[in-house]
Amino acid sequence: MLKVHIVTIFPEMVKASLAEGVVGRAVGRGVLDVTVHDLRDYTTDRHRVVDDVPFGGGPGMVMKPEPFFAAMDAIRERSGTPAAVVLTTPDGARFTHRDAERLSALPHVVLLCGRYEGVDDRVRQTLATEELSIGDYVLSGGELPALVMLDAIARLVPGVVGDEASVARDTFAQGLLDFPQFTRPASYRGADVPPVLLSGHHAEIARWRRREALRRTLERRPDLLAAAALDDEDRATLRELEELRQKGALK
Ligand code: JD8
Repeated sequence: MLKVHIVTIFPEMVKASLAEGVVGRAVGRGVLDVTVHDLRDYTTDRHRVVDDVPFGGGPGMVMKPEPFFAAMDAIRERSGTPAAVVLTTPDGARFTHRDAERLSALPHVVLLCGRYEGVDDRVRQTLATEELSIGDYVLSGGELPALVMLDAIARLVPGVVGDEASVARDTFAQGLLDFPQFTRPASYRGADVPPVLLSGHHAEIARWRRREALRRTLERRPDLLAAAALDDEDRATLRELEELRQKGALK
């Protein structure tokens, strides 16, 4: 079973998100083991201080190394040496579905969350085995990135999501965007559900969905097509869609 340790100064924020949703239920059912560590529990001073002024001066505060080192010692004592120690940081490599797949296959992962101006670089140098970022925007700390990564990783652990087939079909697993989804009513405020979906013809529905996935990917994320798993029929569909677009019959 995958064991994840999350180290943070905001344990309640992380635990709150584990109280709901697919990942929270998986933890509740014992399919996934998540331990949240309050970094302040690893301080040794009366005021449980986790930050200090930056050497060299400048604005803001930097997270002290000692509590992170003490937390990692405790994690190693309790659960053994982790297979990966991820430092969430805006300087990290972009976290992708590939990273989620790789990390989900490990037995034991630690996610380190910083705040303020970031962590003392010796945490990165000595404790982290990798540095990952969820995207090019500025956040206030590493908790949301850690929760994003945990969600993406946990979904790939067998038994976390009920329907294994749906996980395998997911966009970035497959390399294509999803086809559009509809539910009842069949007609709503003048917008109708595509009739093929009401037809009961399963083979036709599957063809229509594949074509819509290809159309959307071509329109919105053509960069994904290079790495997508496509068969000859897909390639024929793409040629046809390109032709339609040229004629102006498609966006
Ligand atoms: C960790 C501190 C805030 C970072 C000053 C205010 C990831 N994609 C991402 N965006 N932001 C983060 C992230 C931000 C963090 C920390 C992750 C720890 N901050 C600091 C340096 C500059 N800001 C992230 N993953």
